[in-house]
Amino acid sequence: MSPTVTETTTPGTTQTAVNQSAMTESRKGLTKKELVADHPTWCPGCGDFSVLALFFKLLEKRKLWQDQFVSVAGIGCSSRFPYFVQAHGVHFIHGRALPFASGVSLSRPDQHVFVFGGDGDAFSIGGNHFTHTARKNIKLTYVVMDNEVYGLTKKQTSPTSPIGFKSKTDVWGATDRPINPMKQAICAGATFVARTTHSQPNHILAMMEAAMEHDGFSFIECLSECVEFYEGAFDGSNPRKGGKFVEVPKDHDVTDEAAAYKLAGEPFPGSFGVFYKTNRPTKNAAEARIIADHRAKVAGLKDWEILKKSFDRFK
Ligand SMILES: Cc1ncc(C[n+]2csc(CCOP(=O)(O)OP(=O)(O)O)c2C)c(N)n1
Ligand code: SF4
Ligand SMILES: [Mg+2]
Repeated sequence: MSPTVTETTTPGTTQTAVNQSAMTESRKGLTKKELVADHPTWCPGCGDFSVLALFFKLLEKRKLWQDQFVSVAGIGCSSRFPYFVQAHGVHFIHGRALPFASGVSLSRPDQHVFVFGGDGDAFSIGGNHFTHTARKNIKLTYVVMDNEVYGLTKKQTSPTSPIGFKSKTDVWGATDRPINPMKQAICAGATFVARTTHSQPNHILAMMEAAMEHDGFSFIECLSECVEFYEGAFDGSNPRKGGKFVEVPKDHDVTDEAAAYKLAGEPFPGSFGVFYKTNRPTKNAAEARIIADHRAKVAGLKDWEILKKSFDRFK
């Protein structure tokens, strides 16, 4: 069976987006063996392995082929992620994964765009991009592997490190109030906000599936232990280490922003699951509409005639 092809408009070009359901019917899914690239260079026991393993599971389960998704990252241990996936991927500038991924999302509506990175990449150097991508509601899934430390650069205080954390930048212990990623995401305007942890594989998969289904900016904070520079940071959320893993209460209304914010304020280990989910028009839809309207206005004109009209307007 040949895949259904639907016309979509993208800036500067007319692009064909493949109807995904038809495509999945005609091809069997890829296996993990086919999706694995390099052997991950993370330390044995690093929490990031869980996220990668469950991402492979997600791709297998949802039968995504290499032409249907892209993974984008910034810089950090966690941001090495795209190297380990045998598909299109980008290891971009520190903190700038979201602007790059936004461009991919806006110009390629046929792609599932996944962004992976660390707490430093997301909330220090990339803090402004996080806010603006969330408020613009750009359709992509952002998984922040939060280890509460800068791992790659060998133990500096990160924006999510707790007060008192001793590091190479705070030898007497951190003094600054940490960022709460869940509160940050809700306030910035993210339309899907979820929390999970490296020690609960099934839960990670469920959160990633729900996030990729969401039409908008979907954010997942995944606690991901750095066994080298912040060992035991999340033991309190791991029943195998004597901690408690508590899911979001069944009666929690995910559309209630104030209730989501309240959940985000619970003391560690807090709750895990979808805190907030709402529907708001995406920037993708807004841009597609503007482009379609403009195309209607210039219908029948050749490309050079459209260009000339534009330059004439600047006079
Ligand atoms: C512009 C710039 N500034 C600083 C660095 C150094 N640097 C590389 S990764 C990193 C922090 C990484 O921390 P995080 O995002 O939490 O990732 P992790 O390694 O913990 O997974 C820093 C400061 C850099 N590569 N580029
Ligand atoms: S330094 Fe920490 S975050 Fe980096 S690979 Fe090792 S355990 Fe993972
Ligand atoms: Mg980190």
